[in-house]
Amino acid sequence: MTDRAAPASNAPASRPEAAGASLQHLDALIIGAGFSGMYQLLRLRDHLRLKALVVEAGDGVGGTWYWNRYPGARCDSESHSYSYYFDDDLVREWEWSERYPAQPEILRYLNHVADRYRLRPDIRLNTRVTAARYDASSNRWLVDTDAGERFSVQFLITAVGCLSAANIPDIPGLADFAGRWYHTGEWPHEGVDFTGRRVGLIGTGSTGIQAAPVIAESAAHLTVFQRTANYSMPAHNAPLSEEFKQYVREHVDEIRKVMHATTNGHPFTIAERSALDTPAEQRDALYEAAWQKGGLQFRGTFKDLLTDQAANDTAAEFIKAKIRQIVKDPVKAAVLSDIDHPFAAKRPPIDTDYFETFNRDNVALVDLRASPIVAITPQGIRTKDALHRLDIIVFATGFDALTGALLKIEIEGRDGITLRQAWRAGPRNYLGLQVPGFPNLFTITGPGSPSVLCNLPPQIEQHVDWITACIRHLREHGIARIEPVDEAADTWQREVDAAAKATLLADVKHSWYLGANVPGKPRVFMPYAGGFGRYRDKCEEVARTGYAGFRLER
Ligand code: NA7
Repeated sequence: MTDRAAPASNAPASRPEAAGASLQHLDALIIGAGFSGMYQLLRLRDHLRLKALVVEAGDGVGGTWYWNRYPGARCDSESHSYSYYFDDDLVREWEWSERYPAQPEILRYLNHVADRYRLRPDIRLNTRVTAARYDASSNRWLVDTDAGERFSVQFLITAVGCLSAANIPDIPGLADFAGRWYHTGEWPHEGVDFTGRRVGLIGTGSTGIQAAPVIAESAAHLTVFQRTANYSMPAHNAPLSEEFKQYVREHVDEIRKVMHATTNGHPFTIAERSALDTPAEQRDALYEAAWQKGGLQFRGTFKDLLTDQAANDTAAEFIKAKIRQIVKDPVKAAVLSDIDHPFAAKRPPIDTDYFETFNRDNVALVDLRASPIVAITPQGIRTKDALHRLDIIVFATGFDALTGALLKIEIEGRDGITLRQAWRAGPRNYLGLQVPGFPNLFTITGPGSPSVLCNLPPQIEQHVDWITACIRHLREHGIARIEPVDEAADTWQREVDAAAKATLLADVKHSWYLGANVPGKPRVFMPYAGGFGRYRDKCEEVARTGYAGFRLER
């Protein structure tokens, strides 16, 4: 299938002058031009022939990959799976160069998609949606932008990403810091020159673990500030061989099927064997083989790693022993391997020489559990025990995940209730797709969907296809609005909760899956942990049964 035959642009012809702009009528407005927004535009415009527009804050397409330009930024999903699969021709014609794609290559890919499907005329860049209000009398969403434009649309679709609202900790004194500071998710396009500088890196999640080795190579000195020690497996990134590229071209359908059926949407399956039923020697040999292979497949070595603490302990001990083996300084090794949560119960990073970096003379490690940050001073970071003099501070402190980007927009639904009010106790919705009280609003990879627990492109495609089919159904049946009923949302919330509790993920109290990284955020396990395959089946069944759990009104 190909979508090359795109119609001419259907966007409003020109951008009206800011204040007092007239209302522009569209069928659908999509917020964000990353993987989700671009594919949603393609589906609505070219398949349903709707008048649709993407509004994007950045001055280019790419979403996450437009903003996250920090040193070492790379995807943890393998490149051949971190791609759209809606068009076999697209999969076959795009050639990834490495096993894990680096940020510039992903951005090139997304720009290629924008051009190939002629999406650009219907993407409004440099424009941020600030507010959206549902008007019941007209059954339209009234959407405001920071450019002073106002749109009236029947369908509002958020494609804002799960990890896009930067979490910058409120540390006293930051404003007085005499050097420069950056958050990895809002990295300057011109880059940052670390040459000869003393750099402090706060955060040891996937981002900090990717950035540290690269920063250490050019900085005069790097201090890594670690609050929670983390597991990481070697990525063993490498150029892709011609054989592998050929294999992908010849197995598009097969790869797609595996991704759709597995728990995490990756192109590999989880072994059927149990860690506890496997003799210790054999188990370690399997872990060693997985370690040598590298990447997230390590998680798939045994079926019970995320459901059984004793099984998980075997993987955790294996990785901790590896850390102690790699890191030569026993004090650093002890701090890095003092991990207090089960393996992969927080987002598991993969790395290129992260632990090896601590063997460099110019790299120090600060254990924030032992000596927390007290303040930032003009000279650097003051912990309980010392002042660390710095020229640059890098915050690799993650995101207000899943809800942050949505709640930044003033979204007001039926009866004047805002999304912030509706979600005061945590995100509540049906299937992660729609919120009671917010008719015709769809949230791509919203909380309550597999989202961050899944390789995102297949999850995004599934959401977009579902939303597109739903809108087609509404149009074909003369239905004006769709909204989940409260009972369906409550039942789904219980399912999301139960799915998390069936794993070890829900037990980690400092996890951003629970909102614990943002002070004051409700502690609710947000992504659906029941597996991508099961989730797809559930969504399909709901659509097949005439959208059970949703209220459809003419
Ligand atoms: P993460 O996974 O949220 O990691 C953030 C790191 O920053 C983590 O080590 C946090 O420690 C640490 N952090 C956060 N706030 C603070 C403060 N106030 N003081 C010290 N340390 C802090 O974000 P990433 O960007 O690494 O990764 C997010 C995902 O985005 C990732 O999975 C990729 O797919 C892309 P904590 O563990 O909370 O104690």
